[in-house]
Amino acid sequence: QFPMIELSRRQDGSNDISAFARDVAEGLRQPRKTLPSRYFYDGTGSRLFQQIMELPEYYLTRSELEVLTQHKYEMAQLFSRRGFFHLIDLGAGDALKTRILLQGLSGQQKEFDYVPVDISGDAMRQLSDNMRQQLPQLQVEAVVGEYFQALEWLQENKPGRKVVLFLGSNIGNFKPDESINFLRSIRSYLSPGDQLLMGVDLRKDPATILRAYNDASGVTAAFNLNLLHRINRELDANFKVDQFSHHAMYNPQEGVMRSFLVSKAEQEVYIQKAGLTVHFDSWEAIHTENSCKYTIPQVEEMGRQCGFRPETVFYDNRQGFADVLFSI
Ligand code: AVI
Repeated sequence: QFPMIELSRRQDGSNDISAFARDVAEGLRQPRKTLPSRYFYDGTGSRLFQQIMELPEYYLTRSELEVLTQHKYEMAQLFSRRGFFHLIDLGAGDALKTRILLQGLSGQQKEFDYVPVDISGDAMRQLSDNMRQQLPQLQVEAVVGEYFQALEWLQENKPGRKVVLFLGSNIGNFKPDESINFLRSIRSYLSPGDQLLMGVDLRKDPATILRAYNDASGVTAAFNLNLLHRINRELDANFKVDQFSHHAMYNPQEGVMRSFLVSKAEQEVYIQKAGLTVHFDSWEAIHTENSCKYTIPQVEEMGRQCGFRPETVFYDNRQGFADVLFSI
């Protein structure tokens, strides 16, 4: 068994009921109701997201796999220019994509160790087991915890050069000011010579983007609606989930895909653990997610604003997705 560091007892955030209750109450008290998308990922939500990644319409995962498959050796060269490094994978999950990079690095006998970070202890145990079988030579130390907790731990316990991976266009789920704060925080844990490889979904035909978030088989709808099931279960609420529908909308000027849950009727919902009764007018919506689609100049500028220097952009064949390498 590879060593595993447990910084957090929370699994998918689900044990911290008071924070969940507070965030739900705050979002549903707004004149324009919102719920934070980070609460999508309980056990069911994580399974549904796995299914989303396999949908024919959801091109993001396949596109990034293509980027990594085609450029893994070049990436390996750029990461290892200055010798040994820690490869830190933020939100590693099952590390399906990182595995390709790891094969590229191992194939070239590069000197590094692999530090996957995820809030899910189960995911990290599974990942460690898989890695031991598939890449037995690899040095792995999984960290269970939140990103910044993990970066702080690394700063204190693993000196040396760092290459941080933040793949999957996860940055796109932040609001613009949140993504800047997030990148600045990452920067504050890094030093000159360190690097960041960030995955971003790029602007493209709005119809393609819309299909990815409104798939024909309804998996994305189930993923969105699962948030209401989760609130019912964990906060003792009585949402009639079939009285809500999934609505996805892309704004090509802003480059923002927005997802909503729309109330099909006038109704009241009681959320016991949030101490809240919520009134919905018919067709009133809850905004549940933003997925930002970028231009490359926008991503490079975002990096610069946070103290990163854009180094190389790696594209898929259609130039619809990119992994952007930044240095410090
Ligand atoms: C995790 N994240 C990058 C996904 C996305 O594309 O924004 C979450 C997702 N939401 C609906 N489908 C997938």
